[in-house]
Amino acid sequence: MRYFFTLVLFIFLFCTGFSQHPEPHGALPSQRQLEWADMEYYMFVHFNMNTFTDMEWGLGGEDPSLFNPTDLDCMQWARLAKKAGMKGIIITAKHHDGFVIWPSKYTEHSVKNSPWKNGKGDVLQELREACDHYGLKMGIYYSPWDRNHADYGTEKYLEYFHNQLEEVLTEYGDVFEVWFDGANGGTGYYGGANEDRKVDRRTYYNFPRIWNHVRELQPNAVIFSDGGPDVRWVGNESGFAGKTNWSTLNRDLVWPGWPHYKELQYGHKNGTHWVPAEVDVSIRPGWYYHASEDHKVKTLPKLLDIYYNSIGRNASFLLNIPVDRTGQVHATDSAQMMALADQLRKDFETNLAVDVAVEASSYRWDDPKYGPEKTTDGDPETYWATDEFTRSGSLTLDLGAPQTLNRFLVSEYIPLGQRVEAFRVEVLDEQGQWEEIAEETTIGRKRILRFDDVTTQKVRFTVDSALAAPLITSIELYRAPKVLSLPRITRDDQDRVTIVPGDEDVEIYYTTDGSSPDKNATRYANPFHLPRKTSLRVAVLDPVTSQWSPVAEARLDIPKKGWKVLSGDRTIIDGNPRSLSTFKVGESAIIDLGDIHQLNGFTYTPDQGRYASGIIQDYRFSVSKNGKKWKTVAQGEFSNIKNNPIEQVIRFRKSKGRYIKLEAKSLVDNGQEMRVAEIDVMTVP
Ligand code: FUL
Repeated sequence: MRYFFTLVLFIFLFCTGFSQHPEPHGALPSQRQLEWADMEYYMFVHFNMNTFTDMEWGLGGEDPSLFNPTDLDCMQWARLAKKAGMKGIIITAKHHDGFVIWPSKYTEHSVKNSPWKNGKGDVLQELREACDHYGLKMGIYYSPWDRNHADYGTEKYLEYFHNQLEEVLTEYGDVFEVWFDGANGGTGYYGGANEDRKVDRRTYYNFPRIWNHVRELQPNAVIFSDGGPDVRWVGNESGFAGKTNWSTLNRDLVWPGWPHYKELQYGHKNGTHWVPAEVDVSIRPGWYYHASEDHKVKTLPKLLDIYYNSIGRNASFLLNIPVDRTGQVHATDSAQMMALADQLRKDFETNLAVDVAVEASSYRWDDPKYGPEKTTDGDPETYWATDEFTRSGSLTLDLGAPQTLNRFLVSEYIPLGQRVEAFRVEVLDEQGQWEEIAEETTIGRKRILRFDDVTTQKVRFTVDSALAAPLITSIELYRAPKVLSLPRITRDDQDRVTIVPGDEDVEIYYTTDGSSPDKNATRYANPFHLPRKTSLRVAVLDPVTSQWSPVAEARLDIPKKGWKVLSGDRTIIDGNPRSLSTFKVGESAIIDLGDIHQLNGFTYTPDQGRYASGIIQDYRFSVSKNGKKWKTVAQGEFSNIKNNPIEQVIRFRKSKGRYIKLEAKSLVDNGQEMRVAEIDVMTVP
């Protein structure tokens, strides 16, 4: 009997904990997902009809003759992408307005009816050649929502959808990602061909059938949508994944337009499927090229934040570079792409943990195959593992001599699932005490922590809890050079300018004549009054290293001190987007500017809070000379404001007025009360 029990116990242990190899845990990545994950960083290009109409969401009735790049050069896009370290390019083959940039045989709303190359052009073909030339992969963005197609909303449109998929996925070689945009924000006011057709995004498209079709045509491509099936949206367009970021998701709960989209930042612990997050973000405020945003291209500190908050948080990074009307990437954007690439090279130049001595609290059955040094051997296929029953443990790295570091990189071996749910990093101080520098949650494919310089000889990494035995494939340590942050500039309703630097012990310099500040510029000490229309340019200097921050620019229009807010309160002009005014149903924001001005634009900043509400979808903007007789000077939709709730800039034909009025014709998600963070005007000249 005793022998029998021993045997049973032995078999049990063998099948569970004593098995030689760690068992997979939970949902696992497919081969195509693993290959996609290794790409990490790739380019989005929004280039289509909107480029030529200066819009973000075209209405669908645009004339194909408007599409006419003067000097399209996909080789230039690909050359820049390659140089920037990107591994592929995803192109907007069809956006919401329905215009297609390949000569589809299923529609007349295409490049074939444009003057570009006498209708003989094909952007997809040119991009294919450029990608092949530079060894990049190519991806296709295709908007299910179509404001042009007459049959949108019926079965017939779905046939069209499948036919076009067949074209783009069979005629242009291998595609690495098919990007299905979940947006469908039409409200029916502005005359798109089919605006009155509301569809249920959850059921109308029959996505499972679409996914099967994509699989047949491009079995290696990952499919992106709000909830996968292969890659999920990260729930925002601002450029970050959650600090806690599971690659697993209860995928069947999620559909395009799913209201709990903030959960997409975090994924679902123990989720049913492997659906990692992709951070999609534009290098400019909008997704399409607008000359008016040439001065708003994201600068190095912001791009670095996005890198660390995406790739550094177990997500991929899809950076949109809007191509302009010539058909090329604008010089400012390419300069910033290169600035990021150069900085990343410096940040990760020397891994201080290569082949250093590492000790583990324990490792799998003392088998050297799973020993601690597997985390510093540079081989992504080897890893440190604890035994099946041990879900915590630590690794101590001895750097041989004190080193200064400020980056900690750690990776799990994800082919066997994501496991770690809490970890810590400590360094040994001069007194021989362990000092904690980070306490975090998930890791996944890659987690990079940034912290202030610390000098130490020993670094201890501890997994405090995990869903199964932790499998750690790599630990890396770096000392990245310091990059100064962009200072923040605000002007309040008393015309007082405040500049807040992002770093300590720096000097702030500014100009108001359009030149770039240097040491001869005015030095900022305290908030100051600037009651005039001007461009304020600010830069920050670190006096110790003589390093300058990039230049921050605020284009300030007419002074606001004399303004009276007649409906709403002064928070809507105080320059602080965190303070809000709420308006009852039917109420508008009305401001008396004190004098008559030649107006030609306005800006509206919606609620910037985490749980933002009252965001205007469709607006009407009117001006008046006497506050009684109003003239509507602009009305329309704030395209894409739900997913990307940034300051909206609306231009209109110049019009004289002393009073302005902003009305909501509809609110996002059928909200009831309109909320306004800021309103400002633009004047001529
Ligand atoms: C959104 C769209 O509505 C935007 O226009 C853009 O294409 C972005 C990538 O996705 O949902």
